[in-house]
Amino acid sequence: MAVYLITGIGGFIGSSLARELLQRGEQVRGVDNFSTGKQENLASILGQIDFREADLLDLDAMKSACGGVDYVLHQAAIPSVPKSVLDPIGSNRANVDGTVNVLVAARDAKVKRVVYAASSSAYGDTPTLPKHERMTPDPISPYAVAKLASERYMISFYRCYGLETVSLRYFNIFGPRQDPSSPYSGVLAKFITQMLNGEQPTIFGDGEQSRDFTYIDNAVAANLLACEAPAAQAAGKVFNVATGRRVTLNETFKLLQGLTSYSGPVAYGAERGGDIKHSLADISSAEQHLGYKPKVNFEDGLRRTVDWYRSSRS
Ligand code: UD2
Repeated sequence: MAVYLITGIGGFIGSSLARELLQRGEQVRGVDNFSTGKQENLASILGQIDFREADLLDLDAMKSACGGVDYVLHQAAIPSVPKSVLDPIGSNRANVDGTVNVLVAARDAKVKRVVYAASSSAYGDTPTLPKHERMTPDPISPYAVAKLASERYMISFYRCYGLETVSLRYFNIFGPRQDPSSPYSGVLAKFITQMLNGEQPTIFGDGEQSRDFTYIDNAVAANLLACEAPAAQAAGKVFNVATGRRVTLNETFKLLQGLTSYSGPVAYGAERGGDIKHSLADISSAEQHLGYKPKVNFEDGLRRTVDWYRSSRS
């Protein structure tokens, strides 16, 4: 049995990781400051985890949280492109300064490995598709820059201190428990709850932008594989975590009409600043080095997510 520390355990990805680890009989510790995470995501597992309410910017709390830990799954962030455009200082604090604190604490506690929630936004609006890890990053939004900077810190701590780190570039992860309530929420969480409530969703732009939307179970599996992979294959490296398929927002809206019984039209609004047009991953490196294979495709993931939001309302 290993000890895992999950930062951002109250978030939708952090709490999903916690559930899977507990099912596997592992020991789970978690930190969250509930800036974007939710108490309700932890309610059913609170008795089984060592939870500490703390901010990543509190280095002493991070050092104490890392004591006796084997693996750190660093998920905590302010995960939003538009929010970072409005508040680049806040984004940098949470997404970069917070990461450096986690790394220093993990290094000093001699943690075996840190796995980091990096972002596909690092690629920027490159016309080449699919995006592979050898491409030169070209981040657009402050959020994307912060996520890339933290990724580079991961690599730096491996090179300078020998701390094993693995960065997983998530491509638009979605699924149950993703917060739909903020204007900065991920598009699928927003659209699904709006459409289940009979409210009209708004597409920013012409709806022809595309994403490699990735169901949460795939991201959870990638994290656990990243902990287990031999250091020679994984340490100091960056991997795309995605499905290798992209869908447009217009196509997604049509699929959701079938799944939610919302029959009205969608509204179109202005394009969002800092956005990129198309996102599609080459996942061959994760397949080769981590043994990753997407387990749940987009349509099945969408169905499961709609079912979860529907049943959690009643
Ligand atoms: C970025 C990253 C993603 C993750 C995420 C964290 C890319 C390609 N992806 O997601 O990997 O790090 O940030 O937040 O950079 N939209 C609407 N209507 C709405 C809300 C959104 O049309 O009500 C559009 C939005 O303008 C964008 C698309 O939906 O074109 C996806 O937006 P998002 O906020 O769900 O995720 P994105 O791509 O910024």
